[in-house]
Amino acid sequence: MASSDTPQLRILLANPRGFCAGVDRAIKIVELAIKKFGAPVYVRHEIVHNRYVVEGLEAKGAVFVDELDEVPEGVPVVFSAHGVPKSVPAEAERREMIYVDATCPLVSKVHRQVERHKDRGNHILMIGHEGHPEVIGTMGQVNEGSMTLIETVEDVDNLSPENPAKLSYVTQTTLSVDDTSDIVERLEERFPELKSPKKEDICYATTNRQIAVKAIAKESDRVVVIGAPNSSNSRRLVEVSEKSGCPAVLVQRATDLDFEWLKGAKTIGISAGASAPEILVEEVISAIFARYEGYLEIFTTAEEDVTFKVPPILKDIA
Ligand code: 2E4
Ligand code: SF4
Repeated sequence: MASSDTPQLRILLANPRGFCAGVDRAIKIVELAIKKFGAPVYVRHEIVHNRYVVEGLEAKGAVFVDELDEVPEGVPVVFSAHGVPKSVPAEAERREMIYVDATCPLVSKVHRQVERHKDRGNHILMIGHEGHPEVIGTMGQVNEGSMTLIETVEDVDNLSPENPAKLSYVTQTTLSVDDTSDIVERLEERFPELKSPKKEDICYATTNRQIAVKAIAKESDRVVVIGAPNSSNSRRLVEVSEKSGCPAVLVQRATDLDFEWLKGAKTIGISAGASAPEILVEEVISAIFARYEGYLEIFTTAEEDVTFKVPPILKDIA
């Protein structure tokens, strides 16, 4: 047993962290679809980027696939929170499938902006990460060639648009706020006529989680972010913490914790990506307190009260 002069470890828990309104809604959509149509319900792509969530839904009767052609005839399918290219619902309609779209309403809003820019005859720049499903979905709202992906400030320098007066941009919702503002600044420098939105499309949850992790990083010796390696918003939280001067690591759950790496830390900051369930945060905290004596402090930088309705097709059982 530790004596009273044993140094106490402080855990600083970021708030807000974890599930956002779009993730809550997407998981609920799969659960309601199973309730309404009966198992199995197919889901195209991980509903959100988290193994624990996916396995929990599999146990309830969801089947996860990469593409629509893996869904058998007559079985309903849900599209993931990250959004899909226009070709996906079009193919579902052609096959007369029952489908439910769990795209986060804040991603759908970006899709509508793309449409609007296109209708004005603009070439659209997408600030985002290549290969990410949200980027594939958003760029898939228009014909190939109507959009150009921008990942870095250097990509802006290398642009040579046909008509710089007919240029606009949209962004992925889960980007680093600071890195994106550097890219936008360079875009506005190079193309003063750029039709900028009032703000980039980084969502409230991404912004709030980055502000919170920055705040705890400033007071911590190490930061642990709970989230999956393919979760863009979770990876950004690790980067934001590191850029604030605090070494950070991404873990999926407690078994990933490296106690050698945590050794010597007096304050450990903890946050979680928008797709990471709170139960995994609790698991990580318990694993740390099983080794060290200490106490928990919650560091609140914002309150959130955003909720989204489920699609009309599921309203009768919601
Ligand atoms: C849709 C949009 O986009 P990211 O990789 O961060 O997705 P993840 O599933 O980790 O988080 C939920 C989500 C879904 C975030 N934005
Ligand atoms: Fe929607 Fe933002 Fe959550 Fe993504 S992180 S699902 S855009 S609320």
